[in-house]
Amino acid sequence: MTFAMIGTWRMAYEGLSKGMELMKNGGNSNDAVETAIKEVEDYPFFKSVGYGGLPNANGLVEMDSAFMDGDTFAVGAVAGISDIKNPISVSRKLSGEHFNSFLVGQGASEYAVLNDFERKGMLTARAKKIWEKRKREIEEKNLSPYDGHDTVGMVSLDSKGSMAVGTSTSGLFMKKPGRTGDSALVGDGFYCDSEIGGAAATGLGEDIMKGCLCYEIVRLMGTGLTPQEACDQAVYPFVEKLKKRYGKVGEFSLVALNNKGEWGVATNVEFTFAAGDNEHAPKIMMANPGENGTTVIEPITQEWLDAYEKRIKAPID
Ligand code: SD4
Repeated sequence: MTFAMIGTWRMAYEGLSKGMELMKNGGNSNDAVETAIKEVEDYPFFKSVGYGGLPNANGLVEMDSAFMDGDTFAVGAVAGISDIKNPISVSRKLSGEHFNSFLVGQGASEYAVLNDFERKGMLTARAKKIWEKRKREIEEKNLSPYDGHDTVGMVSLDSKGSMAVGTSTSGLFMKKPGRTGDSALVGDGFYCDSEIGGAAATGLGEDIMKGCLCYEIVRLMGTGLTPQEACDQAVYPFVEKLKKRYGKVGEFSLVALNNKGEWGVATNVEFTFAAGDNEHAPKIMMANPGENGTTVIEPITQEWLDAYEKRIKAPID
């Protein structure tokens, strides 16, 4: 039977491999997504998700996350949660609630503590150093604080045909306290319907939200388009629309998976992602916007991977 998974950015790879292994051994989609995202949240060198994530403008790591069960449409989400080790697990637990399933700020953190989720100071010494350095650079060189963002989003399909999606992020770098993006908002940063497929987003939440892009991709897949066609048709015309009518557009990238295990990607910036299925071991790939509203997907080179590894672990001066 078919099972498959896709996740945003190179950072998805190890977690996604774990999620795939779980499904290979009969595990379900919901567990696969949670396991995969926890792995990313726990890795200290990814500076935009979970432990090691960069703090907001006040120096506090405020995280957003969501979980959606594609069989039942159950959604749970947190925004601006702090000092909790695995926001994705809190989101999943909240997806079991009919009321109060999306909590923000202090209420989200308190819920997590009351429900015995592990507490953890999420600001690492390394992230603090990066934050201080960037703050200096922004002031000295008049740089935009808002580049350098990456959400992990994963979509999975298990061998019983159940699908799930999850997201986790420390959000936009140097965001204002209380700011939230698309990652915790259903239809914007994620969506999933096991009878069709699922999608997840990364990038400038303020712009992703304007197009409800994940819902739109799933809706288009529901009309019979492949995930790649749906991604292309949802994303590129919208990028043009935003340029024309809003005057500017931020960077964003979307991944999608349908209930046959086929996947697709669209992006307006260089974007890495990981994907695999029961016949293909997980691998990391590179996507770029192509001509005429299409996406160019290429295998990743060892050189790129080596440079990435070096970059994320480089000493901070
Ligand atoms: C947000 N979409 O908070 C997130 C940030 C991020 O890759 O992805 N980016 O807007």
